[in-house]
Amino acid sequence: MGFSCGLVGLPNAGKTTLFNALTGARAAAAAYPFCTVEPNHGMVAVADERLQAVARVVAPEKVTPTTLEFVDIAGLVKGAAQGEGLGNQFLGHIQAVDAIAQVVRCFSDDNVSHPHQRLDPVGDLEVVQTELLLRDHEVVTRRLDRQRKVARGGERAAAEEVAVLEQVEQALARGQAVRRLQLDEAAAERLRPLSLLTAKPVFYVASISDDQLAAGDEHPLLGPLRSWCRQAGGELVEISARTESELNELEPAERIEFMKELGIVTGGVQQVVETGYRVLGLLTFFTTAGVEVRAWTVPRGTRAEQAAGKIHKDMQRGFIRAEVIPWRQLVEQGGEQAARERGLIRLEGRDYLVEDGDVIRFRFKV
Ligand SMILES: Nc1nc2c(ncn2[C@@H]2O[C@H](COP(=O)(O)OP(=O)(O)O)[C@@H](O)[C@H]2O)c(=O)[nH]1
Ligand SMILES: [Mg+2]
Repeated sequence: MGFSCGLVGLPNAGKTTLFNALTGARAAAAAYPFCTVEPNHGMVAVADERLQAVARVVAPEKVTPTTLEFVDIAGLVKGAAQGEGLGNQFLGHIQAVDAIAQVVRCFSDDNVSHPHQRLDPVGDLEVVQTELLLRDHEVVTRRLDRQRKVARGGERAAAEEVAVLEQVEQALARGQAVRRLQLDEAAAERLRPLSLLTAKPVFYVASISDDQLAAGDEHPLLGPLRSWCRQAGGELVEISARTESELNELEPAERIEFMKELGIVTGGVQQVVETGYRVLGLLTFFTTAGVEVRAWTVPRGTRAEQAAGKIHKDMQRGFIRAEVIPWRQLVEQGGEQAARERGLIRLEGRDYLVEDGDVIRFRFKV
C-alpha cells in the first residue's frame, strides 16, 4: 500500500509540467486544455539525509529510498461538479488519491491560454475549491437522503450517520471544507467510505517563473496568494516547475552547473515531495537487515507489528519482537555492533508505536 498525491487545478495551470519535474517523466505538456485525459502516475523517491547517514555506517550493498506516488489529473473547470469539461470523471480520479496538491498558475505567458483569460491565482484556487465543495455537497446530500430513510426504519447506525452527515452538509453549504471541521474519530470513520474530496489533506503549489521566484516577496501576486493559503490552513510551495523539469533533462554534473547559474538553492521538487509527505501524516522507519538499507513509509500511529507487515505478511504473522534504535544514535555509535554492545538497542513488543526515524530489526518466526 503506497500513498498518493493528486495534482489538481485548472487547465494550463502547469500540472503536467510539475509532474514531469517530479518524476523526470516526459508526459505531454502542451498549451491546450485537456491535453491530459487519463491520469499519469509516477513514483517519486523521497530524498532523506537520514537514510544516507545510516547507509554510511552500515555500508550495505544497496540503499533503497521510500517513494510517494504522484498522479497528474486532468484540469478541472468551472462547472465540473455539474459535468462540465470532463467533469465527473476527473472528480472521480481525485477521489482515488490520498492527498491533493492544488496547482495554481502564477506565470504569465501570452502563448499559454488561461481558461478565464486572466491571471488571478486566488480566483483560480477558489474556482477549484468551489467545484470540490459542490461535488462533496452532492455526494453528502444523496447519502443523507438515503440514510434518513434507513434511519426511519429504526436502524441506529444510520441515525448516527445522519447526525454526522447533517453537520457536514451544513458546513459544505457554508463553503467550509470537511477537513476544517473538528470531527472526532468515530465521525471521521463514518465518512471515510464517501471519500470526500475536501476531507483529504491539501497543500498548494504556485507554478511560477524564474524571475517571479527571484522577485520573491516583491512579486505582487504572491502576497495575496500566501495569505489566502494561510487562511485556508494549507501550506504553499512556490516552484518554477518548467525550469525544474528542464533540469531533469540534464546530466547531473550539468545540472549542478545550471542550478548555480540560475541561483536555485533548494529544489522546489524536493519541497513538493516533503510537503506531500508531511500533510499525509506519514513517518519513515529504516531497516538494515541483509544487504540493504531501506526506508519505509507508514502512517503515524502505526504499531510495530503492522510496520513488520508492511515489509512482509509473514513478519507480521510470526512477529516476536522489534529491536529499535533511533537513527541518530545508530549513526553516533558508528554502527549496530557498537550500539548493541552499549545496550542502546531497545526491545519492543508488537504494540510499540513506531517513531519517525527509528531503525528497526524485526525478529519473527515463520
Ligand atoms: N512561460 C511559462 N510557461 C509554462 C510554465 N509552466 C508551464 N508552462 C507552459 O504552460 C502550458 C501548460 O502547462 P501544462 O503543464 O501542460 O498544464 P496543465 O494543463 O495544468 O497540465 C505548457 O505549454 C507549458 O509549457 C512556466 O513556468 N512558464
Ligand atoms: Mg496536463
